[in-house]
Amino acid sequence: MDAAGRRYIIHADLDAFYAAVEQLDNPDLAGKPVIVGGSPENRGVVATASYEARVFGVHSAMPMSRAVRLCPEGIRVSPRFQRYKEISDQVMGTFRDITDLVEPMSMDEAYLDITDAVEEKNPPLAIAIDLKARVHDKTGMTVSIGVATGKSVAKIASDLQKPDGLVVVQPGEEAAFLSPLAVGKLPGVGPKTAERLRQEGVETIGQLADMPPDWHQRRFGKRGDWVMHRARGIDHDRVSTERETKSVSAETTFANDISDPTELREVLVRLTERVAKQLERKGLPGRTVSVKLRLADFTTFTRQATLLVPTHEESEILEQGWRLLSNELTPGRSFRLLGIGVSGFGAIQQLPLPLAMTEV
Ligand code: DCP
Ligand code: MG
Repeated sequence: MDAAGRRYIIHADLDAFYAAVEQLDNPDLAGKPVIVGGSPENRGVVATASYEARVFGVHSAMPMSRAVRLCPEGIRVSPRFQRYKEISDQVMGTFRDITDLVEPMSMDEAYLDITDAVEEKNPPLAIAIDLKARVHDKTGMTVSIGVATGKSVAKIASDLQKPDGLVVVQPGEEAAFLSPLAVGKLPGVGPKTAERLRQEGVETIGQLADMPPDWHQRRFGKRGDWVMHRARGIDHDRVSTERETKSVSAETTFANDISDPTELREVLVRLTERVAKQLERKGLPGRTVSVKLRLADFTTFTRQATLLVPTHEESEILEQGWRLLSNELTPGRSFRLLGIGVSGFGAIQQLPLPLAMTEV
């Protein structure tokens, strides 16, 4: 912390990451609408789109068929995850040249605690400008940066002037900065909550901050204080370099929907093998086994079972996973995605958390 007990946190997020890598590797794509994702014939979805394509309304998670209709000039490219990982590693390396306190949140996003690098002659703004230049020089990527005294304000700031953005929120200005922004900008307030708040007349973060103290508790229960503090720009969460593994999972989307139990079981066996290997490598037995399912109509849900004794045994995970999956098999019901995951690694028994599935 500085003399006034303040921290300076950067949130950095690359612009149109996958699309930017594609434009970097193929100069013909520079300045053009690029859409990264699966092919429309295979019911692919958009992973991301270059800012040139976003003008047409194309965005992440949209069916590719829709994206192609909105932006017929768009150039579709299949994702190349290994290449994105390579660039991501270079970018994270550049962050670590500035400070050891780097917390990667995803391939293209990280928090940096730059408190120790800040001096009178080297203010946060100068550090941020330098960081943007270093990332660009080393990788050709543009990164948007938010600087603030806490993580959540820094994250909101980094998104505000995308692409190639830089927003510094001065100490003491946090609440004023947040005040006019829509409640949905607050990390942790999802689209549904934001919509409900809007209906209750709470549209801006400032309005949320100004509600009477017991209102937050009534409205959000145990999360009340957390929400109130975030809305006022108060956030003491640390930048943590050790990311705790909360779940290990694997999932796959099928080229064609599957309803045959034998085929589904084969896929489950393959996914379970991957998960069990990872658990073993990490030395992490877990007590909650979850399966994730997506139906032909895109409905997505998870089913989970909690074991008495934590395990990383492949056969046991498979047994539980198959039990959960077979309960969902009914004639004519077909699936477009199947995933399996293990969580609940803590020594103390916790309520099972919903699994954030990642590809492994
Ligand atoms: N991604 C994905 N599917 C999603 C969202 C994202 O596959 N539904 C991938 C593609 C993105 C990358 O993750 O390039 C980073 O996600 P971001 O949300 O940071 O989006 P971008 O970096 O593409 O754009 P932005 O400039 O808005 O950060
Ligand atoms: Mg990004």
